[in-house]
Amino acid sequence: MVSDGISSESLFCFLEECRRRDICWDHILSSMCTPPHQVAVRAHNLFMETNLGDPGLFPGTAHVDELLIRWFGDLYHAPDAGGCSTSGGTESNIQVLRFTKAAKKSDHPNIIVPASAHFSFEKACRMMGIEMRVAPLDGQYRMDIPKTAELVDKDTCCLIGIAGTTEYGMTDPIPALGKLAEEEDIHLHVDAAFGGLVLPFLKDAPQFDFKVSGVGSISVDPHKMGMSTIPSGVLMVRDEACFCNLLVDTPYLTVKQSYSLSGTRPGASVAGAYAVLAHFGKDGMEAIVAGCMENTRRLTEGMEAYGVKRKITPDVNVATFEHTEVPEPWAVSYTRSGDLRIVCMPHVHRDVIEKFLSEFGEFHDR
Ligand code: 0PR
Repeated sequence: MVSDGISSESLFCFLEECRRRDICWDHILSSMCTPPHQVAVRAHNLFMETNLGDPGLFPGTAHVDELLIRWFGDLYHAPDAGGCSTSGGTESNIQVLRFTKAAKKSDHPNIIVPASAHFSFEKACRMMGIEMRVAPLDGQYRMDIPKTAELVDKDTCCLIGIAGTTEYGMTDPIPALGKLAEEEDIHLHVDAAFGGLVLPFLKDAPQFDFKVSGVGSISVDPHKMGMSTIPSGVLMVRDEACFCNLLVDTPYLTVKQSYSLSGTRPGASVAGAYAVLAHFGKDGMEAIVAGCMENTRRLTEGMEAYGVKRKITPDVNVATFEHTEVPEPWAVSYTRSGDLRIVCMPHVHRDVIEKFLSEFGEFHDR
């Protein structure tokens, strides 16, 4: 430990050097994040020191937070829905399990997730002593509903469906899950961390929002397809009363009760998220998503021209192929079954796809 401070000049020399070691976005094809849009950065900087953990000190920031929730309520066809900003999909999923477990009052609570579920559910279940039951997928990588129904019992506190799975970009049959949830009187949570800012802007996309009867909550992450600054998640609930189970007293704050998981919470990324969505509007988002989907199609076509087969035609901009290696320095990822996975985020422009395809072609033919 050095006890002397260092000059800001040498400090920033060092920090810039560290930052240069990070992989450049031009080659990142594996991420569900993307560099934030300039309006997100500007809004983030404007709200840099705000703390939504003590909203009475920041009524202006709290208003922006409220506008963000209203934006999603409107997008998801439930203008009266409640909601809460979070640090992302993991925190949103934890919050849902917290309130559904509390409502169930079972000694041995369980939840049912599809085999495609994000690992955040495993974290949450381990943390809270909840049994995680895993429903198999059908041949299209979607949750098998009859098999899901067989896993339900009196201790099931939550059913989970995914809108835009992390690995294959598929959407579970949410209307059928909603029906099951209603029949069994169980909360249905839709994890739309990724797809929640893709599916609403596509024609003929599978249904997943509050228009579907039985859907109790939806999580969506502006720090993914919302082009906002990290960390930015939103948890929407059809009935705000869901959060009542989570309330704790916060006597010395400007608000006397709180249901969020984090205490001190950034207003900056909330403002960043709102700024992007307000700036683009639904039409602007539709154009961005259309570009990402077009690039996904082009990539798939290009890979298939080299004889690399797609695994599935996805509902969102996540392309998967049978296992194959790719040349350096491209950063791709592989699913747990070993399939190549590429996420066509907004920074993965058409010229990036063409460059990748051409370098992949040379590498593949060697
Ligand atoms: N639910 C779904 C469907 C997700 O895809 C993710 C994250 C989460 C929940 C959790 O969200 P947070 O990570 O915001 O808590 N999906 C990506 C993944 O784990 C996140 C990611 C982003 C990974 C960028 C890598 C990366 O470079 O694969």
